[in-house]
Amino acid sequence: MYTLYGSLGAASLTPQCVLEEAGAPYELIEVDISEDTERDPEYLKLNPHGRIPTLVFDDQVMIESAAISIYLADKHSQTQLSPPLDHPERSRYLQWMVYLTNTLQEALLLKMYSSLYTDDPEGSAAVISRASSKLDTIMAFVEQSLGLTEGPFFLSSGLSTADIYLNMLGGWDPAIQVRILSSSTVANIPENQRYINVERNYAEMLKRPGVAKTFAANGY
Ligand SMILES: N[C@@H](CCC(=O)N[C@@H](CS)C(=O)NCC(=O)O)C(=O)O
Repeated sequence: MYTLYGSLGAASLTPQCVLEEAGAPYELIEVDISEDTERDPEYLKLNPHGRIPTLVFDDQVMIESAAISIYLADKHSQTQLSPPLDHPERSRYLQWMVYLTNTLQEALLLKMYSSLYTDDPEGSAAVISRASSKLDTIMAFVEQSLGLTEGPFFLSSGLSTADIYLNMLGGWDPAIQVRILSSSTVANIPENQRYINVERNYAEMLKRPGVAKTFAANGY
């Protein structure tokens, strides 16, 4: 039995998708992560940063969404959401998982929590502006990379937690959303600025029932 501490639409989404796809027994405990809410001291014993997700199982406590996702997908290998150690695409898989959490997620956090990244009370706008241009570069790289495989996923062997992770993060920023969704035509986003490969990746990912159910339950 797993206990997953999380919050709807946040970084617990990918681990939750893996648990659903695995059909593993788990309990999701909602943590209020709003900025003005004191963290429960009991939760801080599990995760001193007060962030989510945290996974508790057996006598272990694990933090970091990407690491939890890789661990669960490896453990429940019947989900085929992570290529095994000796698979030729294992290296590519790890590369994308680390890139997404280290680079894309980090730039998103800069933009979303801009005031935490500057001592200057007037500095948030500059942080947001810098993060937004980093995000444009990062998403262009992701879009281009998805076009290099036969698609629609990062790996030619099929869906992995990297695709789920990408789409989890994509839902955090309306500026990314509008370039992914079909509604971008409605929003008059020029064709060359749309993330067409990401959009296809999202649509194909939703063909996995456990993933589709979890994204819907998380408000996507
Ligand atoms: N690197 C961590 C980041 C986790 C993270 O920033 N979680 C956010 C929600 S998406 C959070 O808990 N924010 C509340 C806070 O920082 O207090 C991970 O991927 O697990």
